[in-house]
Amino acid sequence: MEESRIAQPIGTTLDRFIKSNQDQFAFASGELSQLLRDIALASKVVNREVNKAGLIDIMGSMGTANMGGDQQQKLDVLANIRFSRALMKGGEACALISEESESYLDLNNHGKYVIAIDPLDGSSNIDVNVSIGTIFSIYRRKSAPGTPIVQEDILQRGDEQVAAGYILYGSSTMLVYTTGHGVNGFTYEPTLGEYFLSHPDMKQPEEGKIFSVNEGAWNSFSQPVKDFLTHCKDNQYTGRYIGSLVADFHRNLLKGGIYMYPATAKDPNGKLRLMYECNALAFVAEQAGGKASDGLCRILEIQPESLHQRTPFYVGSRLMVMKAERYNQ
Ligand code: AHM
Ligand code: MG
Repeated sequence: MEESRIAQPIGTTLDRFIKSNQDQFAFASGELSQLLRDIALASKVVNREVNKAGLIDIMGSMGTANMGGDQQQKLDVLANIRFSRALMKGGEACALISEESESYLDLNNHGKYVIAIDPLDGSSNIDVNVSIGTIFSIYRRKSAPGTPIVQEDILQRGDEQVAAGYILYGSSTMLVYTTGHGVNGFTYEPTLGEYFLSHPDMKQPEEGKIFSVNEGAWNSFSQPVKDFLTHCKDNQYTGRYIGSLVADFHRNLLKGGIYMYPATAKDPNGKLRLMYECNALAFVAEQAGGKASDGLCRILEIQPESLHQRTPFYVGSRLMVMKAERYNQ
């Protein structure tokens, strides 16, 4: 049965959009909506800090603390603090898995949701004024609220996500998310401090002409990966690689293309992390009509065995990812 999707006009604020679509959630208690709002709020604070990143050294050399009185810190650490504080306040989340923490963080034991987050991905781009992103996944906990958190709450498969998305700090800042009913993109208007719906019901072209991969690792790619890339070149596809997963993913979502971080001789499981990098983008891709794979299997069906588990990652236009899989077989 087609769900009661409520079409919203371009320009609708994120808050209003979340509210109008709340009844789509399987457990429409308002808590998931609140979590999305908390993430959006933290992203605005991070956005402000990302925008003045170039000033941090100058301010630091002037001995100036930031507005909260905190010592200036690395942006990815700061982003982690911003998101965990925002998620802690509301009480909806019981645990937080983060790229920045070895183990998961206990939040409110009565919370019903588990969050996995990469607070600021694309670390090599932070210092050089190139787009970076935040990636988040939201799961419903399996154990009863109020009881101790168990492994099954934390190590959930990607197909159990109830919501996921990303924030792209680029030439504009955008928040893109899904709750399993399509994908919607919102652009931030900094002077108003609001996200506005700018990309309703996003669809990824099923075929594309862009391939995004770090070709510097060519010598350590497997022969099938080299063959697939040679196929892309023989067909005059366009190579585009920022080295910022969210930015590369977002471009390919809009224009059609494949992002890949395959296994290499050095990293037989690739580089990217299943729980807070790949799963969220795989969910968004599938909801937009795209596809996400580890080269052979669907990303969302991988049972994680540890928090920081890596996986090879192929994501983007459906037919391109299928072709890469065929080369890998
Ligand atoms: P990070 O979590 O340390 O930032 O690493 C993840 C990033 C992705 O954003 C990007 O796609 C990839 O690493 C780039 O890696 P490489 O420099 O090996 O191409
Ligand atoms: Mg990362």
